[in-house]
Amino acid sequence: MITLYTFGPLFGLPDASPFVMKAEMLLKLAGLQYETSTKGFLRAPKGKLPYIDDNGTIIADSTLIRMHLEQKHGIDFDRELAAREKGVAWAAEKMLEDHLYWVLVYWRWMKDENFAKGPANFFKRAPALIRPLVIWKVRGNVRRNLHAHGIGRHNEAEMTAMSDRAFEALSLLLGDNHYLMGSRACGADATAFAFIAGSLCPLFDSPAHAKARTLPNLTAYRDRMMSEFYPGFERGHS
Ligand SMILES: N[C@@H](CCC(=O)N[C@@H](CS)C(=O)NCC(=O)O)C(=O)O
Repeated sequence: MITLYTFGPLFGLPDASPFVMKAEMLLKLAGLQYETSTKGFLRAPKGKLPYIDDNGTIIADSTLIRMHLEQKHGIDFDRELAAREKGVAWAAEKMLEDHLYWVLVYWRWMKDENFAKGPANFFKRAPALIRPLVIWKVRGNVRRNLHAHGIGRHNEAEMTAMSDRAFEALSLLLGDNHYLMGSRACGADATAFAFIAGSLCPLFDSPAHAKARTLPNLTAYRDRMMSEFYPGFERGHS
């Protein structure tokens, strides 16, 4: 049995983290049996979620999880794609994970109103007396990570110009397709779904979230994927 370590459903999403949603989607696309546990964060080998325990083999990082599923379980997520499409799908996935992600982190963590509605919930279990200190420290770490990545060196207008372009690229790539690359799901659908669902989360407000809401094919895709892969999941619509 595979155990996927998660944060758990939050913000009206299957998980607070897009990378956890991606990993869960990969497991669903692979058709493998799995269970989830929210008890793994303190033992996360790389200090982040997701990771999986596949019968004693621990794999941390959603991309390494994908590679593990491909190698150990013989899953070819991109079997329906032509060679060029495989390249495009991989590049689109990494645009979301290594570029857009950081803009979304900025709006979720650095804007007080979004932080209060969202990430502040992670600290509820910290003792009330030291909670402000813990929050101050963790938000400071996030700010440093944004700076180290580079996105945190830009002003909000510059960041927004970049996230707008990423959403437009994603919307153009999706077009009228049912799935990201056509009529059959591929590996990048796991990432596309995770990031589109996270971006459309009605809880958060920012120019990036507002941009995502202007692209109807992204909303329709999120709705289709939710119905197909998370039937019955309760969430707030944007
Ligand atoms: N490259 C990793 C990224 C995972 C990641 O950034 N996870 C975040 C949540 S979105 C996390 O666990 N952060 C906790 C921390 O940094 O303390 C993957 O693809 O799995």
